[in-house]
Amino acid sequence: MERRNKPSAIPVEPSVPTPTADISSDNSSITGRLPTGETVTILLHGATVTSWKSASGAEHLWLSEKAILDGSKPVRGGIPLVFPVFGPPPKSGHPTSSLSQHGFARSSRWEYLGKSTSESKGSTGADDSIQLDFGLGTSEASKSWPYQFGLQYSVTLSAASLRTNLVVRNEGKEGFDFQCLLHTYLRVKDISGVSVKGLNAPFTEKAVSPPSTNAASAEPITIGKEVDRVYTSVPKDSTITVAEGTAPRFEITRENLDDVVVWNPWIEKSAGMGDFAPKDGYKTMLCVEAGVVKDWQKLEAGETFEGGQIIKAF
Ligand code: TA6
Repeated sequence: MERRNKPSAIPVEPSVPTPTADISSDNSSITGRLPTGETVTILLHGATVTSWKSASGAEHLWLSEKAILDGSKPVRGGIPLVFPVFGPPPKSGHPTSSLSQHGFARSSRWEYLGKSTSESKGSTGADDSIQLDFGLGTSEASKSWPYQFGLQYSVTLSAASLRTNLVVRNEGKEGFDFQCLLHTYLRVKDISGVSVKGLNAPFTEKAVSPPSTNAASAEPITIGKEVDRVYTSVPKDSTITVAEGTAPRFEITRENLDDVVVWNPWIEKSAGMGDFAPKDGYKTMLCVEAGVVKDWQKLEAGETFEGGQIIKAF
């Protein structure tokens, strides 16, 4: 017999798919994933982004096939983090003199601080981004740098872009100088078809000896040999476009990072790096690295510096 006044079924809202963040089984990396399929993976060693893929699984970053991912060496590829010094530190008499090239941030184990999604930021509908936060305080690797500091690194994955943002805090009682840079290895199909625009600034070419200083060069620039250029005071509002043929492949905008390094090791330097593989990998990569490296950034006690990049992939 049919029961009278039977309550109607409570409508179940179709669950709106949300972004996820998964820690690897060996606790070494975090992978963020959007409902539409894009992914980003960050190794806790160095908070190094090691992979950024499109919804169809196409990899946007170059990672050496011999990249050492066990924490014993900085990662060759992805987006290593350079702090507190860019390049080889001053030989002596500088607080960074005892550090290794590019500083300790990329050689330290960072802490995963958690995730936030666009929904938790009040957006409506399915989430279209996920932000993963990482932190580093004074550590074993930084003990020879005589300052109290805190770093917070945020990696935000959206459908067509990746944002990486660094906050530097001076937690000590005295000021310190630092440099920082996002050492991004972009993956390209064939370097011979790549051109770069938006670097309308003077640059130092370190691939020649002695390094040469140059006025802004005609654009677009193409890469047909080793380049190791430090562009300084690149116009803040300029978008750096990396094109393949006539089509844009990446667009990079910067926040508070006025200098840009462009590096391709080419044949000889690739051959000389033990963790660079395949040896002709220089044909499928180009480093475009936003940072503050021309001078030293001064951070007084209690002050904070923030800088970042947004890379749009096509
Ligand atoms: O960003 C360019 C650069 O400074 C080059 O001079 C080259 O040394 C590259 O970084 C890689 O440095 P690494 O210490 O990772 O081998």
